[in-house]
Amino acid sequence: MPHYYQPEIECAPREQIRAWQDERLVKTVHRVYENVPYYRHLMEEKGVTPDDIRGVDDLHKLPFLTKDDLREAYPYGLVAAPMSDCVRIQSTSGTTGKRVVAFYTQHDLDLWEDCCARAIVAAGGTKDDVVQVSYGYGLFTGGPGLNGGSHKVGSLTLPMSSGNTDRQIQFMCDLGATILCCTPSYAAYLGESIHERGLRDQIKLKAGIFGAEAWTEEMRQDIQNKLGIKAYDIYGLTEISGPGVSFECSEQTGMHINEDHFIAEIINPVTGEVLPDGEKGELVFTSITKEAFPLLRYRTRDICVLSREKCSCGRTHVKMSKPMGRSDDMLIIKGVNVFPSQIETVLLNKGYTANYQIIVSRVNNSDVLEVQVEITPEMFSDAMAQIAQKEKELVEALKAMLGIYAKVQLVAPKTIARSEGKAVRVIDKRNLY
Ligand code: DLL
Repeated sequence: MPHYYQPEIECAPREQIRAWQDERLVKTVHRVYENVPYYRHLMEEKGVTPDDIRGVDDLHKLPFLTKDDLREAYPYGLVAAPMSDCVRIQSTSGTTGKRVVAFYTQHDLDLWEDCCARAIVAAGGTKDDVVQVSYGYGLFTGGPGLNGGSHKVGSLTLPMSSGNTDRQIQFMCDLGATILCCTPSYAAYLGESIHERGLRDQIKLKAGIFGAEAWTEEMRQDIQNKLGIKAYDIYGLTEISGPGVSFECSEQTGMHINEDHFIAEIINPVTGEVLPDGEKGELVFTSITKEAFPLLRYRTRDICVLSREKCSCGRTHVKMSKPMGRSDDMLIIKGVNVFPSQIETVLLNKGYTANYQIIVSRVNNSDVLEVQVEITPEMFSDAMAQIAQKEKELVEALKAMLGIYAKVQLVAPKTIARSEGKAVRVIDKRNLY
């Protein structure tokens, strides 16, 4: 049995998990109250002292923390360990504003890499595997996290980073990579490129560990078919450590959250009210084992559902659904809430690939939604009349899903830019903010 399948932790009885969480939460609250003036101030504003927090049942008494707090406290304001004990920083990409930075002690790096190792083992990884890490390295957590996890499992690690697709494919073939780690959009691009080069028979991949961006079940099927693998989801965010906060097991019905390190809550994003398991809302995390950068009740903006249904893999840790989008990804078009993932579901169900772009503009004070999607090379040979018919069918399918009209433009294969990291799907020209 590989070392990073830890049944005594991952399959522990619920009461045991709760006992760990109670004890570690209390310790973490004391730690931040004593070491971080920013937290002390937030807690005092809410009239809470560390003695009010005796366990998970008291979690709701603590204030929420948001990305704005992290920006306000940038760069050192939330660090709870002496700087001389910190050995690493990682950072978010800063696509939604100023970057935020997270700090790690050696102990924090070890725990983070353990979480990634658990994810690799859950995807079938062992020390005999060759793990190709094609997430970006550097400030982004994807590369360093999976790299460390792969080392811990004892797999042969190919630290490719993202980009240079020819070299990726060459190494994949020459070194017999068996597990691929990258964003789902890059996996789809690699699959397409391998297919075009006629190299499908020369790859030995059996599994992929894909995350860092939203992807639909339809996209999973597409990647699995293209690469002949089983595609596993992995979730995480820089603020809470990076990839490995949760990961999929062989059941592929949600991602087990590493509950010995993180407490998850679902809240109503408008009122902040805590919602019961099974209800859809914003995911909130409290990290309970970190030294340098523990966050209490951090609002992720990711919308999902928690489930404690028994899992056939034996793991008892709570599962989160695939994030259905971020509350800040949601587009409001003509007053209707639209998630890019809904559009992706329609496109892939209709036989298109995930090469699409959503363009929102405002004409005569009215929102205009346009979806540009590449036709597949097979469709390219169809007569123009059929293209017009296909566009019409897509308009109807999108209207059925979204409830509003979207203009559809089918474009030639290879005209939409491919992504090597996180894909940019939406171009919003409305200047709303
Ligand atoms: O994306 C960490 C990561 C790296 C996760 C590699 C998985 C694999 P950030 O750049 O801080 O960290 O972005 C975090 O990405 O709040 C989600 O909105 C989104 N995200 C991450 N994983 C998934 C996923 C990394 N599996 C933000 N499905 C999060 C959907 C995801 N969205």
